[in-house]
Amino acid sequence: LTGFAADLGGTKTAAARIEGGAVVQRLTVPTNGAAEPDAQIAAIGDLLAQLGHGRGAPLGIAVAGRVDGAGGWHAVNEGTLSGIGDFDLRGALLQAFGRATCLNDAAAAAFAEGLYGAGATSECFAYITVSTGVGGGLVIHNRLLSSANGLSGHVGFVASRLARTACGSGRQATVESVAGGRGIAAAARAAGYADHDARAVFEAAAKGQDWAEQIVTTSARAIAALIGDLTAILGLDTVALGGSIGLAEGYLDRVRHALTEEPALFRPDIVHASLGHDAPLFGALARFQEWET
Ligand code: ADP
Ligand code: BMX
Repeated sequence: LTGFAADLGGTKTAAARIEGGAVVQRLTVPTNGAAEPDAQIAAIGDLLAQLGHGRGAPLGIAVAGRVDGAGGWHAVNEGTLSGIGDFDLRGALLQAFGRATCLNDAAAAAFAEGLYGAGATSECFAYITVSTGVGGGLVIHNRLLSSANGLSGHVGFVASRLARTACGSGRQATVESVAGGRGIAAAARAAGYADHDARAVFEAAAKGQDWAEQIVTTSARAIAALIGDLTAILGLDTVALGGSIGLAEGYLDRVRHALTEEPALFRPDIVHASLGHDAPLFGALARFQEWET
């Protein structure tokens, strides 16, 4: 695997140069969630230029939001990426970079983990990112599940009995609204800690603050219930957790602990994404390679 990749999330935008299956250079900048699509592409272009990307070089782009079969880009949670609208991402990337493949960030990560990582020996595999939002990708019998509208795998928009608030997707009480980074920050605000983002809530929990521990545990319990539900539908044998919250110290243990409330049949193996934060980058480039060669 050799070429370039970018990963635009709700909080950070990363780009990397990959050679022989290894990240040799990686750059990260904050994402401007309100920016219009042309500005988002320009931000990616800046990073790629710094990495030495030349027009036409192999390039995979992973983005938060749904990417439909025609390469159109749309936010599902419009509170996270509010400036996207409905945008011809594939066309704009071809114009900007000569050649590129684009797909959803969590789908890209699932694809990479299924090929090279935690899902490599799995028959029914899910990748779940707990990050700004909660996203996912499903690899069933070695195929990444896709749909013409680009919504398949958006597991964060499933309802949660632990959620109480409206979700930026327009649905009520979703897993994302209680378990994702924005949901965690909203819960902190409601508890009187308006200056705490999700990272600060985790730090407070690590210091033994009860209010914060409760918010983190509720997030983990919502993810555990989601895993039980997905396992009932898909017969999952393995689930990999990614994203800064999914990979945060102690989070996986909390999810595993919460899952002990479920009968054994609904408890697949739960592991960290073995490609860590690089999973969407590897997956986007691997998808390019699969489609273009
Ligand atoms: P993105 O959503 O852009 O892919 P991340 O995976 O980094 O980015 O997720 C961003 C969310 O993770 C934010 O809500 C942020 O507060 C939270 N976060 C970042 N670092 C940590 C950490 N070490 N522990 C817990 N939460 C974190
Ligand atoms: C949301 C949704 C997904 C995305 C997931 C993880 C938007 C803007 N995002 O569920 O498309 O895959 O978050 O994204 O609709 P991240 O920003 O948390 O990494």
